[in-house]
Amino acid sequence: MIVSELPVLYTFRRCPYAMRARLALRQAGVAVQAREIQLRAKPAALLQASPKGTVPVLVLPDGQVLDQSLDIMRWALAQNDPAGWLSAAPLAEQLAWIERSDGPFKRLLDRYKYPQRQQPPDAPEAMFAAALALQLQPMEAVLQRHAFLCGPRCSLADMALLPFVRQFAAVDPEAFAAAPVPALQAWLKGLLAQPLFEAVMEKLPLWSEGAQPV
Ligand SMILES: N[C@@H](CCC(=O)N[C@@H](CS)C(=O)NCC(=O)O)C(=O)O
Repeated sequence: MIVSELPVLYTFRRCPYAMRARLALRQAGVAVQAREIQLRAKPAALLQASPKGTVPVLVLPDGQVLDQSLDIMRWALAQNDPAGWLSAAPLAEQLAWIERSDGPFKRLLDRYKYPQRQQPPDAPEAMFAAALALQLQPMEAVLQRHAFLCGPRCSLADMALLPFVRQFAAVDPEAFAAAPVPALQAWLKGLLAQPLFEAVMEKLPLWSEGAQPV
């Protein structure tokens, strides 16, 4: 068997954090050995690399482990950033969007997606309205002014938020389509239509220990 010297990416197709990591890796042209896992049966090799047990996890050939999606994105784009996602806008401005998305917006998204998990259950309409005020309307306001979140060019922030906005929109597509956020709807549609997005959603066979490298 040929042992690959490629970085190993533990991933889960539908995980928005893993999607954003795959987007940056693919954009950078960094080849990886992708290992599709199941969250309910995490392989020992993943837990050995990163005991916290979340995906994505990138293990570099020198043994270095990156187990935060944003770190993987930044590492990948530091290797190669052909469209200048990192330099499209000041990094602090980009990171502020990502922080709000990963923090308060993600918490609302989870409550909107799984209303029964709260006691008493959340009202989806209330979660939708809260997310609109917190994240979707602020995104709409800047997207009315320019094509991407931080200016005229696509940035790390756009690609980091994309999988989460996509997930939000997919909970109730009719409600999202009816929301007063036309620029955001166009932004989402445009980014999802890119071949890059389609490429990172490719279905992989489930990886298991002892499986041949993909
Ligand atoms: N902060 C982490 C969060 C990653 C994360 O929470 N991923 C989810 C899947 S979408 C996960 O692996 N959860 C563990 C589990 O469900 O057991 C990152 O940015 O990479």
